[in-house]
Amino acid sequence: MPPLPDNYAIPAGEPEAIEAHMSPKSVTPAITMRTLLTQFCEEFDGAIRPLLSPLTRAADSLNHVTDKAGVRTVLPGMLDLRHHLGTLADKVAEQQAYVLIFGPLKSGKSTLMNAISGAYVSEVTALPAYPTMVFVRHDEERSFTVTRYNGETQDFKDMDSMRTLMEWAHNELAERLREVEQRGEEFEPQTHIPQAIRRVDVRLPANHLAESSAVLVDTPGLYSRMKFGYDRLTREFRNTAASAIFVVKTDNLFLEQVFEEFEDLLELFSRVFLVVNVDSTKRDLFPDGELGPSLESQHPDRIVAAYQNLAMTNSMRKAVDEGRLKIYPVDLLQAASMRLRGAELEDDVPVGVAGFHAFMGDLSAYLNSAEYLVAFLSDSLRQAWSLLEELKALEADPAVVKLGEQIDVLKQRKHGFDARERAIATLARTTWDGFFTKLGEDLASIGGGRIEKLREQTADQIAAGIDHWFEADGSFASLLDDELEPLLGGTRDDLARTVGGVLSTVASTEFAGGHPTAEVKQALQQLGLSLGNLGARCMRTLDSVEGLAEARLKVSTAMVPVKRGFIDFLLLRRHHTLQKRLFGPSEAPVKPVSRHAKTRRLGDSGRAALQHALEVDFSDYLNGALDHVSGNVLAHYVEVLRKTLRGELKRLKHELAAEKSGVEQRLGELTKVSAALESLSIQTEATTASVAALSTRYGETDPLALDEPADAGLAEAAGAELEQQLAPVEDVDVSERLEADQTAETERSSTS
Ligand SMILES: Nc1nc2c(ncn2[C@@H]2O[C@H](COP(=O)(O)OP(=O)(O)OP(=O)(O)O)[C@@H](O)[C@H]2O)c(=O)[nH]1
Ligand SMILES: [Mg+2]
Repeated sequence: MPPLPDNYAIPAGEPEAIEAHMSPKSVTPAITMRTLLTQFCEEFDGAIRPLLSPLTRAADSLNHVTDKAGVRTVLPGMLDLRHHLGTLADKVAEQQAYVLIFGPLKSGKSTLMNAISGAYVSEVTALPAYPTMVFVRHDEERSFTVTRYNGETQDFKDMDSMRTLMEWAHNELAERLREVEQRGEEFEPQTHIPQAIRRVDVRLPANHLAESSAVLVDTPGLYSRMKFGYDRLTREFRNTAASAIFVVKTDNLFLEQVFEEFEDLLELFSRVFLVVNVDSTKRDLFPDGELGPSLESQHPDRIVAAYQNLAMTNSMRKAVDEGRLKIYPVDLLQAASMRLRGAELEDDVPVGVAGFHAFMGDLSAYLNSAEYLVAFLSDSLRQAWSLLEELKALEADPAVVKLGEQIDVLKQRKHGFDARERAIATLARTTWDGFFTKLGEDLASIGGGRIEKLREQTADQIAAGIDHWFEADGSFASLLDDELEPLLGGTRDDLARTVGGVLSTVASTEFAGGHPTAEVKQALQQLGLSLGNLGARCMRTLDSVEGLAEARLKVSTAMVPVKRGFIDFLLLRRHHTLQKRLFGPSEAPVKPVSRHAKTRRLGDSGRAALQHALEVDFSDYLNGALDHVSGNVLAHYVEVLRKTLRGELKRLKHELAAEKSGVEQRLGELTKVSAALESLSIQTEATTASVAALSTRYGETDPLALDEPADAGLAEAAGAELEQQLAPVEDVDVSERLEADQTAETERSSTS
């Protein structure tokens, strides 16, 4: 500070009435105050600024959380706090004095800003009506920064792109507002349109702002459609040392509804300046029919006096009596024109311009006063305190508390996935060797039992076949091919089906007939895999009859004894010759043998030998088939089972990987948020301690007591504190000076 030039010159020859507006506080122990202020601002910045990065990181991490419910619900609050703490830190660091300008539409707010800043700012403040505040301050170069509710910022160099953006944003906002209203919801920019613009910062060369750190804030008029954010917009200035200027045209001075907003200002700001915008060019009709200068142009103070006497509300009158509200008739167009031209002050300064000088003098004096300084200190601390309280409340939000539980649940799920992955690996490397040995033995023994039964059954069938053969003239080959081999095939299939049936039943039992190790059993259980289901599935595709060896009898003619006839005896025919003569060659015994020959040459002994040889052959064949069924079929079964299991494990692995990566991603997000919130919370504690120390040094020990309006006691306390801390910087006794100021002020208000 000072926000406005210390030496704001009062024009020579100024009417006394105007001088009466000047506050005696323009004389202050400036150097000491400045030192105190500088020191405070540095320390304050050191306390608050370290909070901004953790806060930004916490908001960033929250922004990356995918689901909108849960901890993400604190994001809007986080962004809001980030914004307010950032603004507060900047305000104190740059020792900015905010001068907020309110008033109805087209009342001359921008014109007043031109006049105060000595630069043409109308152009930038006359942005399309959008419910945002426009902060105007000095800089060598022109630039615009747009800040959105979601915390994003955007910089512009030229006015045109800025204007285009604002127009676009305005339409977008209006549209969204309509949608939300149609749904019957209350509009909340943070949630309904987080990309809405909450603040515009304008930097431009402005002579009179250059010498100070004043920031002019143009506020949006309160017009019905976009009134929603007004509370939020003005929130950061509530109960602050910022001063408010209300601009109203004389024509509207007596309109009650214009002042509805004004009552709020009196509650929000410690000092309010009411600028009545006078139009000095107005003319009135005189009795002689001539047109002449109007009362407004000649004696604007009379209009103000009439207003004070007739129309002012009680609360406004009280504020005037307390010296918190002053009224200035100003011809803003003239004043602005003069300031922009840098015109020399003349003796006969027009009355409307004189009002402007009075207003500037008082504004400057107020912003340079000890009262303002103490208010600035205590406001900054109080604001910091209340933002920290809000931050702590947010850190203790149930959604944040629940975050820890959510992380634990996710960790458990992840452990579960790890265990299942290990189970999959266990099963994947299992060879299954030996798991089915017992099943093989069981099948063989069951099959063996069945063979016994089949042997008994087939003995009769073989005898019947032989009888049948004896009664016809068929060859030996036809006995095998036509009579016995179909019988053999049927018996073989019967055996295979018996074994297959047993396997089917066993396959759908818990472990599909196998005897796995405890480790494999546990792995199966962990994956919820039932070998029985897989076994049953395998059996549906497995045909136990398929691939069995073709049913062939090995009985040969050599095994059948042929009786010798007399001639045979004479010719010394050998046995195999007899067999050959009767049946044909042993490798193709296709020679038809008559019924007669069969009875005569084979007889009962031949029949019995044939029966025996065939029974042995049947039995041998079935034993071989049993080996095949219980060995090969089982091997086939195990192979299919393995393959099915492999497929199942592959599917599970994919499923698991997808689920696991989802959980890991979520866990990653939440862990990041948790870490960010943790470091934020640590920093919040540290900042709270620093702010508490600052409150002890510069304000009241109890921060809550800072809610009291800045009074002499507080000023004295600040002065005494300062003396202790800074002595011997100056030989001025600050507390005395501050007290002297206070006494002068009291005397002054009692005399007036
Ligand atoms: N005749 C006359 N015109 C004025 C006076 N003060 C301001 N104007 C004009 O009135 C118009 C509106 O003035 P602004 O300063 O832009 O008013 P504002 O309150 O900023 O308007 P919004 O921001 O749109 O609400 C401009 O064209 C000004 O030049 C005045 O005292 N007399
Ligand atoms: Mg304007």
